[in-house]
Amino acid sequence: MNITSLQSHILKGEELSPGSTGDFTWILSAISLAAKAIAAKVRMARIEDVLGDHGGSNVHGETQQKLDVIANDILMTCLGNRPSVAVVASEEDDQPTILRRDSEGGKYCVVFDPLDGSSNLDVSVGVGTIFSILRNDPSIHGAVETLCQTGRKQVAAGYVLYGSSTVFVLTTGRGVDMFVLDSTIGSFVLVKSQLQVPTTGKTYSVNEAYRDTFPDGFRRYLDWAHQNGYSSRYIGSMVADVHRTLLKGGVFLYPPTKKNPEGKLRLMYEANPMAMIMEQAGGKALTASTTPVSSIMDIKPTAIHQRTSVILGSADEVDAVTRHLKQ
Ligand code: FDP
Repeated sequence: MNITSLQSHILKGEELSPGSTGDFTWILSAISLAAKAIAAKVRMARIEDVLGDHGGSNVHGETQQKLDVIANDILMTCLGNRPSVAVVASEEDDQPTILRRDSEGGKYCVVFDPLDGSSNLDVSVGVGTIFSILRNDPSIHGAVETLCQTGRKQVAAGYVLYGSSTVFVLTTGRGVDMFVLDSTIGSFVLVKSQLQVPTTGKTYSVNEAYRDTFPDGFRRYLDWAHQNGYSSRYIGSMVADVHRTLLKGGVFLYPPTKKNPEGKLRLMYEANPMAMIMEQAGGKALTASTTPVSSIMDIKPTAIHQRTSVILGSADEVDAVTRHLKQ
């Protein structure tokens, strides 16, 4: 039996990059370590009584779950120990954290959502960690300015789904690979290399309760989907919904709504990493927050916690949505 661990897979990738110093590998190994620790916490949450509200709210005014805070601390600790990380930013923190100044090195920045979909935790629905790795440009001053790069500049992106199994999906810009945590050996094991999202899939994933507040084009698309034999699947946990879309095809949508006119999802640590994964898997990832619609990864961020609308998944299904937006 040929077992490839995440660690050995990354090391192999490093061999393909001449001059590589291993710094990047260390960062991915920190994220993988954090993911194992978070997975263990998520599994034990009810027993250890760490479900429920933390008592505070994050920068978005959302109630923080105890596990949001625990997952954030785990990632901060694991990444903080890596000398190649200059700046980190998290959904849970108002401001980015500068770990190392110019003279102290630090080639990379990491932005992440430590526990996405955490409102689903109490009912044991899949939740996840989403991350994006960017290069640090020491000539740019200020953590926010350093981080506000377009998604096209991401060096790597990925997510970890804490579901019925713990799945790590990663792209370093050379396709998408999927690993599953084998808890008997404590390693993420490669289960699928060069993952491709199916070109079509008659499933749409959206919170249809907000339909009346979607722009007209999205309502037209939903009418069309209803008339054309589509099925609906919506977990309400982005990582789980995107993972299903990646494996089975279809489209995941979070349109502008009356409550969130820019869309709800965060550009830098939710939309951009998922967009990179989708594009690397042969799919598409667009935003309707621009006119006309454009690629999520072409948006130039102006703030760390900026939101965007999202249309991503199978290429033909994303096209079907945008056709209706144009009418
Ligand atoms: P949550 O609020 O539970 O953390 O961005 C956060 C997110 O979940 C996504 O994971 C999910 O796709 C979305 O919000 C769900 O939003 P709605 O409840 O508005 O559908």
